[in-house]
Amino acid sequence: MKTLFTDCRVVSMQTDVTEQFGYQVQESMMMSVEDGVITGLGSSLNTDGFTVVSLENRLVTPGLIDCHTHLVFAGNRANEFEQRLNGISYQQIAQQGGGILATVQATRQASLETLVQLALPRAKALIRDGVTTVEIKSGYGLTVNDELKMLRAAKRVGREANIHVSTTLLGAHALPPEFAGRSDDYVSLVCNEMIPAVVEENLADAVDVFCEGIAFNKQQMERVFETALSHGLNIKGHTEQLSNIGGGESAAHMGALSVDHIEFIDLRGVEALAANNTVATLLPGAFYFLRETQKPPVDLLRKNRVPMAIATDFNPGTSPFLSLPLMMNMASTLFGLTPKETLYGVTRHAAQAMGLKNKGQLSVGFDADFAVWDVSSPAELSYQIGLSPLHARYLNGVKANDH
Ligand code: DI6
Ligand code: FE
Repeated sequence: MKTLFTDCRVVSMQTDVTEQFGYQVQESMMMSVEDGVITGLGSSLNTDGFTVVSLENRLVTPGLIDCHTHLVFAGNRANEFEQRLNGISYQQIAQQGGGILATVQATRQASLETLVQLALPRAKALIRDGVTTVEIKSGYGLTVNDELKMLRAAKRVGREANIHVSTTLLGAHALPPEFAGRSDDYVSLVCNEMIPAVVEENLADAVDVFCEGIAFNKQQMERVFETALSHGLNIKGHTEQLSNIGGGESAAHMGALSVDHIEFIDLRGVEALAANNTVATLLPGAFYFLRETQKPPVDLLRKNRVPMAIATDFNPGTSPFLSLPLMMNMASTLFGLTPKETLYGVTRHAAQAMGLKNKGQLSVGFDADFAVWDVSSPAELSYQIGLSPLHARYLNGVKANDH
């Protein structure tokens, strides 16, 4: 199939965030797409053999990419929201067996079908804001079968909701109650059984670990990552969300695509990210919802030219928010990122955080996943929240009539 899109106001994200060109609106552009891939971008292209579609002078950006979500789970944790506002901390709730483990209990009891039905409206909420690619993590099963169930559900969401899905095994998210006091044994289960089972069924693109005082330590994270790498999987980490135990630095040295949260990362950690081209994924929804005060070191990240991604971290405990533009807005208002940086954070840098080399910018050779907007400038995308300016989404050059 050959389609030529005309009358586009293109924001291509083609250049590094420190340059101007990629964020500049290029007026009156044409974009040709053949078999789902962008084959031309210019002010005048040959129309022979193409179906011509005018985008009527609307703004066109790469489809938005949410590079960190926990979209599949059962139950909700509104009760913990109340508890926290009555003075109990997230860590205390976790130590008392609530928190992640409350969602584990509900998710273990749910069938694959139920998990899909719960996740589909969540995916659709992201879609309404122009998301074309989403990463979905497991991590609320914590047995081989329940983690596989979550990942199968995530893949089905991609097929049924018309959105590209990458899956991440987060078996090392929390210590399940049946392994209390035996965290190394649980890590062995993740390494020796979960990862091979997931690889066998091709169910995950990456492996994630929650490296934190209330979760897994650095050595345990390293064991999981070594196993993942030996199976050819990408690695990424939840690190420095609540404290600094050196997870981000170590993950970067091991070649992590991204380290996520990183409110507590230090200079050594940031330098390790820079040296290894690891993306810093900022999750302002969790920062906001937990009413944290320690902000990620944005100036240090900028100074070291670390690419910053922004994601929803959608999950029932710390970020029950299904709006990527809201996260962009929060990244600006809470962390001081510019609208330009936040748009890079949900396109080019988010693609890098997922290891997707053909997504995140409008360039020849890239997948024709794009969003068409009723706005005049890209800053509007993260400015007004609650009334989506999305006109249409295209996945591989095909219009998705679903928002
Ligand atoms: N950090 C988070 O923000 C989520 N997981 C993690 O490791 C929270 C997950 C939850 O509370 O359910
Ligand atoms: Fe998370």
